[in-house]
Amino acid sequence: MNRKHSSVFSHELVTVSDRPYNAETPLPALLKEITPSELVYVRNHFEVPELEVSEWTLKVTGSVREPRSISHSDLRTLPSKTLRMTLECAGNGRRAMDPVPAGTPWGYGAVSIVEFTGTPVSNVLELAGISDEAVEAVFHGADRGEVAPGRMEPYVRSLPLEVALSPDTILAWEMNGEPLTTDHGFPLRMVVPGWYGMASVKWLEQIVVSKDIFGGFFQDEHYVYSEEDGTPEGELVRHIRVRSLILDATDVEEGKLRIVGIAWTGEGTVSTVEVSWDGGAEWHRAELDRSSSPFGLQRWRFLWAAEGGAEYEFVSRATDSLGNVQPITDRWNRGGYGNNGLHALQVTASGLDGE
Ligand SMILES: Nc1nc2c(c(=O)[nH]1)N[C@H]1C(S)=C(S)[C@@H](COP(=O)(O)O)O[C@H]1N2
Ligand SMILES: [Mo]
Repeated sequence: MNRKHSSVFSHELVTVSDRPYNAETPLPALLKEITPSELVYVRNHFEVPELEVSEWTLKVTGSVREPRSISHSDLRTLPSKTLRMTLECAGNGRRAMDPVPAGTPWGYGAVSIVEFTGTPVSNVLELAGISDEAVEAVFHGADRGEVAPGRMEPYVRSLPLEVALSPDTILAWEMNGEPLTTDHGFPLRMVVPGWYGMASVKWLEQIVVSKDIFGGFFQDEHYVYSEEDGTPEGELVRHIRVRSLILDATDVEEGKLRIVGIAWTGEGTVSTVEVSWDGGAEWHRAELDRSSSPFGLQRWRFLWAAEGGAEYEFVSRATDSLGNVQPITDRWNRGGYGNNGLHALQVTASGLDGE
């Protein structure tokens, strides 16, 4: 008999806040190779701007030889590529921290597996001609709002020029093979694979090439590690930290369960995933599916000869090729960023309860 004990598959995003709209991917949706577009998590700081593509252009200005204003149709004539990647919010797992830091209280679903199609940022920067003194590119979204009483801020972030010019940093107009939806940044968004989602500026309107290091609300006031053990104070939030999730447990034969999950990391690849059901005293290697792709996902499984009936807290721990490993206990920091602590599921030989 092949009974399935996955948590009930929800076909809806899990709303975390209504205004602005923020919603998580239901974890079982991550069992699919690519997260269905309508289940890709949404992270908005402000009300979503509704842009008319006929009135929209991408402006490229600042420290360039020839400022440009590029229409959507002209952009789409540039060489394009499709990248499959793990998009994760830096606040994913914030709710597990103790005490829960201020900010959107994400569970574990502020992550999705998506395919973005677009043109490398380098193509439009080359059209404008980057000056020799340039050090950064600053990306301006069309949305803005009040971040403190009386203080309005637009969503603006920068990248060091070498990251902006990486062939995998793209300006995307499609997600999962379909035109971007408004929630995900229509008509154009940045995609910075390997970096937490805040770098992937949505509703992009302008790129300003700069001779200076940019500072701003979403650059060095927000999205910095503060008061975190072992991290320099004020370090900018950048690459995704190695992480794993447990997605499903299925009885495959009498007394045996197949546990499956995913793991990912922002730099390098996932090298091992281990599981434990005795509070981390003993770790057992999970089997990795195929080889992992850059910025991509490593699926894993573990065939578990479980003691019938008993209930266990099952956890997984991933290590990446740079030697980073998930911490056993959640590492707290003031902004609640980059929590890559362990995800746990209550599993019994006769079933599985969602956490
Ligand atoms: N303009 C703009 N871009 C933005 C944001 C935003 O609020 N405004 N949120 C960022 C954050 S924090 C994340 S995690 C990702 C989320 O992208 P998604 O909503 O398509 O999942 O978008 C990023 N880009
Ligand atoms: Mo985010």
